[in-house]
Amino acid sequence: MPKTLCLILGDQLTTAISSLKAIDKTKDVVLLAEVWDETQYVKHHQQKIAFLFSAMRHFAEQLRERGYQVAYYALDGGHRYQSFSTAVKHAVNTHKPDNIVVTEPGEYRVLKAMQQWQADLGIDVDILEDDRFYCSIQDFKTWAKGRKQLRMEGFYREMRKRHAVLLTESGTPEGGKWNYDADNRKPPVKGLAVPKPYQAKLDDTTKAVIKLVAETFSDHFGDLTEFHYAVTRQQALTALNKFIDERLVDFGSYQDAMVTDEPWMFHAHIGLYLNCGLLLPDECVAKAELAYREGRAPLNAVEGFIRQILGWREYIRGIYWLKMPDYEHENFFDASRPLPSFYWDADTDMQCLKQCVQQTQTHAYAHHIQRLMVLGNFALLAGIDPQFVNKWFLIVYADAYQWVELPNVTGMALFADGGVIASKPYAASGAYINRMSNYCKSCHYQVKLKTGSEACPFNYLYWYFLKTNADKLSRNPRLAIAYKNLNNMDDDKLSEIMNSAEAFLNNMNEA
Ligand code: DLZ
Ligand code: SF4
Repeated sequence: MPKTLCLILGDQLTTAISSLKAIDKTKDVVLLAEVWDETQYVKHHQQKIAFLFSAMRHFAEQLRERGYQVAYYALDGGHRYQSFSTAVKHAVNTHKPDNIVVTEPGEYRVLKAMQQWQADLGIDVDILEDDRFYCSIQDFKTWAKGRKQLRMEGFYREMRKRHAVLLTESGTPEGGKWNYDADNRKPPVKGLAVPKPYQAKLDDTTKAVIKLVAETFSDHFGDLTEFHYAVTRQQALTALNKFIDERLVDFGSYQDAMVTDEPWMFHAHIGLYLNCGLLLPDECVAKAELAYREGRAPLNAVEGFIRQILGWREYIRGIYWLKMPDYEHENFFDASRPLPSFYWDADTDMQCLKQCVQQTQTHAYAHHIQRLMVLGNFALLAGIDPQFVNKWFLIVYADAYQWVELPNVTGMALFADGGVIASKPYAASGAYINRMSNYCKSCHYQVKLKTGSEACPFNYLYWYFLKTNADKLSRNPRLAIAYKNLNNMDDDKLSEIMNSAEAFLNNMNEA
């Protein structure tokens, strides 16, 4: 009988992956490999590497317990494999398989490498569909075909109907509305009691990996000291259940709120588990829907949570595979400034940015509004080159792979695709951050001041951004009011704004 080699990537850690389902454990070999290039194509946060290596090692062990024959190439296992291609080549020479089976990877660059293997190795390579997603790449392309606009909302409604999620018996949306976003924007109130997040105990495997990462990747961004993420499926399920029981109830209302020294809020913190395979999208959606049906969580929370998974996450993946490889080079505003150094060291007097970067260093995590409306918004307003911004986001978040990071940053945060994803840039002044957080209360800058050295930089950068990009944005109907206000501004005020912005941008690393 022919023998198969099955490569499992670091973000395919589930027995539900199509490649594992296609093999016969009595005779085939499963390969997992910690490879140098994957740790270096961007220099990932130390916790991201520790998380994935530990999760990979635990997954390999579980496969062995289930009777699979597993080859595991550890980075500290005596030989350092450069890339997936070199690891696969070695495994082919060692195990002499007749063919290779893999599930399609999450990143375009890895797919391109895989597509070379058949010719390079001289054996058949089957690249199977990744059917962990609700919507296949082909189905998304079919949905997108012929549409003038590819907005998430239309896609999401179709997914709700196609997969019968949160529908009444007659097929209408639960509660009468498809989207409860308007009920998901409560500002934080004083004394909000946020439940303690899930924290896994570190076992010997995780401790060994942390040591390896500390020794090998000490020049990478981020700390290792607060590593408490789940590294097995069982632990990830516990984290998910804890979220459903303790946080989901308030997740909806406070989804966009930001609080000083409170990184976790009511969010689920499961993105990293979903994106590496420890959790599956449909089980998260099913658990949230059940909580609603049993009266344990309100509709605005459950719909908001489900929209992120069934709507946004699937839509973003679809856009990535529809638009790659050109999408990597989008730069609608020709933004060219380098990333300020405070994105790396948090050394800034802007409290919102300081808080978001600090917690990113400590936890390899920030929630969506911190990413979009603080870190992304600043990069948009300050005209940072999208290449640098994308690289930063890919490095620093434990849940980041290019398929999910690139459309969120290029399309959503930076509007660098000129409006494929968003109908207008998500540009906002300090007033938005002040409304949705308590950061401004302890900031060196004054959120109420519009210009001058004490003023909140987001305030003048907002108008500077609109003014300098008027040729590209002023005809956008969703910005009509903003441009009307800009056009009605008297010349003195406008020149004060422009001067404040230029002074700031010329000295950004000192802000
Ligand atoms: C992110 C990452 C890192 C840091 N290291 C590995 C690794 O050593 N081996 C592996 O299989 N996967 C790793 N990953 C995840 C891959 O980068 C990811 O599977 C590809 O980008 C495809 O999405
Ligand atoms: Fe951020 Fe401006 Fe508020 Fe300071 S005042 S925290 S810079 S929004």
